[in-house]
Amino acid sequence: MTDRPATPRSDALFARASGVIPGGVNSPVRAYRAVGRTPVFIARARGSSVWDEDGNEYIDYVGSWGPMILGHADPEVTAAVVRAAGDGTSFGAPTASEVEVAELIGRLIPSVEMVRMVNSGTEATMSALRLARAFTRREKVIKFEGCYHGHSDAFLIRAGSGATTLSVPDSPGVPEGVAAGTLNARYNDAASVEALLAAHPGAVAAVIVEPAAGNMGCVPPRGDFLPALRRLATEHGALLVFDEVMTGFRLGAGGAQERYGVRPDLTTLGKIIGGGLPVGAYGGRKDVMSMIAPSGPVYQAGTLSGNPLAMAAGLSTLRKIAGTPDFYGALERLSSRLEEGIREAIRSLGVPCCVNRVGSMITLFFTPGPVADYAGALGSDTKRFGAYFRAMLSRGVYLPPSQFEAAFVSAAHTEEEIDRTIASARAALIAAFA
Ligand code: KE4
Repeated sequence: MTDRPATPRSDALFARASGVIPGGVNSPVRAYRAVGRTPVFIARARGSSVWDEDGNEYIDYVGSWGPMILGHADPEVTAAVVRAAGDGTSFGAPTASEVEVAELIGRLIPSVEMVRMVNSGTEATMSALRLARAFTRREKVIKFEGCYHGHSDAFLIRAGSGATTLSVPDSPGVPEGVAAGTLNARYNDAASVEALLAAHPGAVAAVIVEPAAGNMGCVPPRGDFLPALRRLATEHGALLVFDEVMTGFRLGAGGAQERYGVRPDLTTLGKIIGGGLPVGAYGGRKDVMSMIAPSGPVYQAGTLSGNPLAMAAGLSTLRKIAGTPDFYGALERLSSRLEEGIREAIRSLGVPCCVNRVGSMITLFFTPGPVADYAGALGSDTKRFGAYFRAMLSRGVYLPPSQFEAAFVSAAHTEEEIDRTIASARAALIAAFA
């Protein structure tokens, strides 16, 4: 078995793309820079499958980096988008669907008393930080090494996801003054937060966290971590911001905050709430959100915010999730089956790997582990991960092209596909350690 499928059309497209798009891609992690080959170009997708431009079919565990929890081209979501498009693609005016989305999000995530739609997770976290600074009249923000909150300046300090994948966790172009306002704590280490709060008394506007991390690979919160952040933020007059762009509606209908029983002051959302179309959102306490223009002085705006097609896709997705009996139970059983199968392969082969999983977010780390923070994740053998990735791709399994990402199981995956993935993972581990 060669370690690459025949992808001449993708290769030719990548050569063309590289002449007109930086790195040949519109988002860095898609360039496969960390996995030792050029990217396959996806032509179409349906359910749990994607097909590349050369007709190769793959079981998809990227899921567009999280949005496709129902699977690709869900008939109801597609019909809703087509219907909306027939009535116009954008008005730049308020629409009924935006009200329905806002009310539905508030019903499913009670801490979100008010919500503002934007067009990406980056916009959501950037806006939430501006709001937190205005509400508290403070400037500093505490984030966590290895967490990723999009590419706005304040968050590109020891950021995870593609920033770590490409070894630019501290991007050039971020002004010194901005970087100085961002303090980095250690994930799963509340004492590191307490120390920063004590060192900057009365200066911290917000503590922002991925309540279950996905951007250093999947790293679950330890039991006492999130409750400690809640206590510390309250004690020090900072706002607690849960960045649920990835975990929102992924880990449950109420997101990570329902799963872990911790109520943040603000929540950012994205991915699933757009059903694959460009959507982000930030929301939370009414007294805080009321500061957002035009009800308050904190300015934030967007030509396509609440776009009718995106709202139709998001509404259809959320309604289908909420209306499907045992939706998350079924997803949990599939994801657990995958985790157990890969753990068994690691055990029987005796390879130095470990697996982290939260719900349908899962990462196989090429380190004995355990991986509970950024330092643990960085200890992974990324070269062997690259060999594993290529071997999985050649066996028809499409994984996130980075050790520092989470893979996603969707409701469209079947037990047969999970079992095929496990068998491929066993063979790919042998290839990676050959
Ligand atoms: P976007 O601006 O990419 O819509 O969202 C930024 C963001 C914010 N917060 C969290 C927790 C996120 O995971 C993300 C984006 N996630 C990455 C994947 N790990 C997007 C993929 C990419 O950058 O191409």
